[in-house]
Amino acid sequence: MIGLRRTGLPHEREPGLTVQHMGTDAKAITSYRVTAYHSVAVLVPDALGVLDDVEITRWTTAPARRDAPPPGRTPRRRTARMSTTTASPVLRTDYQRSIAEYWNNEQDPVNIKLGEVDGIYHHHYGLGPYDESVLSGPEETRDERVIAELHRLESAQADVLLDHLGPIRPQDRLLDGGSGRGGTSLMAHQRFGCRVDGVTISHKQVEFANAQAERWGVADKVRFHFKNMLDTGFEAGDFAAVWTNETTMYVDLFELFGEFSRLLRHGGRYVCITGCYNDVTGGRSKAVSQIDERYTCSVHARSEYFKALTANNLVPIEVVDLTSRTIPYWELRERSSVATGVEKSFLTAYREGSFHYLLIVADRVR
Ligand code: GPP
Ligand code: MG
Repeated sequence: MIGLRRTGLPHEREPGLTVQHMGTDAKAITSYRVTAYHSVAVLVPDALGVLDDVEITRWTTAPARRDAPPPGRTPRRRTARMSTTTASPVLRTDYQRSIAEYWNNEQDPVNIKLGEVDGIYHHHYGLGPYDESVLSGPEETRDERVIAELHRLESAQADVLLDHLGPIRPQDRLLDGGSGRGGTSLMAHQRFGCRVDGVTISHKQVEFANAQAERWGVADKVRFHFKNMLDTGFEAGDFAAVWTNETTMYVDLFELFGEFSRLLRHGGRYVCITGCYNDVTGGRSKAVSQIDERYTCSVHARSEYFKALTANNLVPIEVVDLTSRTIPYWELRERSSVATGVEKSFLTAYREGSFHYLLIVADRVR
């Protein structure tokens, strides 16, 4: 997407276009450098390219880089080549591409209809007891009441996460690792008034969440980026706090916490809400495998979180087992019109004890 031309440039002839006198040679030929400036928002992988080694009098775009001509053919004059300008691509592996594809195509009513309740779209589950009265009352509005209640529990979950970020000042900067449709980031800005950056490998989610930030009139403070949370490219030490709200099951924890440790300032805080399997009862249960299968993710063992935090100078200050507080959400969701079928797996895994819903809080030390 190419936007408005930048203005106010030295040697500007018209908005975004500069003409600079480069000199006059011995044959009285005068040269000028003409430059056009454009603002570019890159929303999809490989959207931006540079033309490299171009013969500008005669060029065509070549579909792919070909360094040597096929055997028996003489080399032709060089044509323009496209090469990506991204130093490190956002989607590095086939697995990451498959996750991005999943989230680019996701349109489940359980997420869309709940988000429509108040314009805050979540991609996580709920916490706390539900109001049983939503199940009684007029039949024709039952669905509406249940959806609003599920949404209230999901927003309550985000509030619990934000409660653990510690004192955040308006001049601080926060990072949402795996920001989905942007709900938790928008709530964080509403609460703290500070800048929030969300990153996700789904370009559809980036577009959706940025549109929400515009709608809420906070696009100058809350921005969503097509970036990989394992390698954000943001400046080291720039963040007061980082969180992940049910996204760590998609990545290697050592790599992830290495990046978060780099981004956090000394004393900065990391808050994680996650589902993890129980080392005590053994490996991945059947119910946990069904959850993995449903979301193309790979739930980690509880122990893995603490090993990876310790290895990256992130020192736990609080661990809360939220399992009993999330079960009511799943019970209500199972009885709702927006149930997706995964409810049984969560309820089985939580009730049998093979899976926990945990909140982990850690501080960055040098
Ligand atoms: C998605 O939330 C959450 C995950 C993919 C992570 C899996 C979570 C665990 C705790 C293991 P969502 O709101 O998109 O899911 P759904 O569509 O089921 O509501
Ligand atoms: Mg959901």
